[in-house]
Amino acid sequence: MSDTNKPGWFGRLFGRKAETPDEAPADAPAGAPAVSPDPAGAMPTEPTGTLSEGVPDFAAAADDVLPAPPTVTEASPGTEAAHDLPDELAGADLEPVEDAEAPAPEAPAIQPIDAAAVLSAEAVLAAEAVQGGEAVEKRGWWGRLTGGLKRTSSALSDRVTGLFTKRKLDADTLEELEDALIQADFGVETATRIAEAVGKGRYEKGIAPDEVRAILASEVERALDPVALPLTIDAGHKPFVILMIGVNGAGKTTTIGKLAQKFRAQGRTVMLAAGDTFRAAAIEQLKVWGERTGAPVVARPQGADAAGLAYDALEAAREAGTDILMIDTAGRLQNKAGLMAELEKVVRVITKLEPTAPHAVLLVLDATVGQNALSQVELFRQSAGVTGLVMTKLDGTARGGILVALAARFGLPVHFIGVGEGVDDLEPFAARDFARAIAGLEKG
Ligand SMILES: Nc1nc2c(ncn2[C@@H]2O[C@H](COP(=O)(O)OP(=O)(O)OP(=O)(O)O)[C@@H](O)[C@H]2O)c(=O)[nH]1
Ligand SMILES: [Mg+2]
Repeated sequence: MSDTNKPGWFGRLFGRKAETPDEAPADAPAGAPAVSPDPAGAMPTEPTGTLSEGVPDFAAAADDVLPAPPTVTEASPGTEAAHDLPDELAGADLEPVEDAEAPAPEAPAIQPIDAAAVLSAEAVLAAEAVQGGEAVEKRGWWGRLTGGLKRTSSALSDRVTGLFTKRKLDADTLEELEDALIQADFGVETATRIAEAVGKGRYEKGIAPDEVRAILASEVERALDPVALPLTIDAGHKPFVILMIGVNGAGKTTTIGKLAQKFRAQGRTVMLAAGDTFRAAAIEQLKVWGERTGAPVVARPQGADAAGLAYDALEAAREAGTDILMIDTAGRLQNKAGLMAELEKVVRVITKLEPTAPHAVLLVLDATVGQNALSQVELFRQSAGVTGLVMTKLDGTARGGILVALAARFGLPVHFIGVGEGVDDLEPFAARDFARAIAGLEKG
């Protein structure tokens, strides 16, 4: 993965580094500009390549009730009580409010757009696309995808090779294949279907491992094809509002940054709303992405009302004629019921200003949580509505089959997948590429 982490020209110029929100400088004093005047100093540190840093401590979550931060003022009817929530949602773990004496909400500070910086960022992006052309060719998305899915594909490939080399196909072999697929989180239903497809008409005959891989790839592609849908930005909505939701550590803020970069490279204007007002570091993390991508950030001090901030950001984006507004949200609050209530409130409040908004609600799922991702979809669907999924950290797990299980259960569009911490490690989800990569086949 070292290649993947190597910063490109753009990265080197801006000192591309990993997102280390917890090490970001403390909240800016009230009235200070939203963005540190020292961008270099505010930049996060070099990627370590380790996953553990950003992975939430799911086991450590507790439902103790801490004093509610000023952001949550009401519990929505029908929201489950904190203690009734399933353990698998423990990603929304509970941390004390960092600054109990949070300053009173103020008018949002909008980072002024520095036209020169925006232009230079665009120029740099374009230059990188040209200059890095060769390197990108060498290790383009396919390289990053196969590299990122290595853990899943190796685990599967080893089993397939072990099972099908010089062996006749019988019920035991197929059962073992099914087990391997279940271990990769494909889900029982899909695992059975794939094993059946491999066995069909081939009992007591030999089958080469490559043939098994080909069947696996085509079955996975068939399962994922209906959900591999691009995120369509309807230019009729100005701004097109994207609400980013998910448990803490899933990759919401990072995904916003990666998407902002993509949208900016397409020539669209982007505004970001630092709706995770629970942690000061989260606000700083988004500001860093804003600086990197030339996207103004609407932020308020820690503890401010997230729904009010989202409302103001929408107004500001409208006034500025911005194409896309992306709203970050908290992944953890004092408890999970509070988190759901806050999301409901954000949606309710922005709908007052723009009845069609949010135009996309993207649930960010961390692939390393495995089957818990299924429960997360259930819960977030109820509170905020989910129009599509982004699956991150596929590079950190041997259980990449979870996407297939999600597709079978919910049929929700999967717009993007992430296979690393780098800004380029997020791509639109393509069923065929994913299926072939996971099966250990060449790009076809
Ligand atoms: N390896 C890998 N790491 C990722 C990926 N996406 C995000 N991360 C890392 O995951 C960690 C958490 O990401 P964040 O974007 O801060 O997650 P979040 O959902 O905003 O978390 P909260 O703000 O705590 O709710 C960071 O260290 C990211 O760099 C990915 O696709 N692969
Ligand atoms: Mg975040």
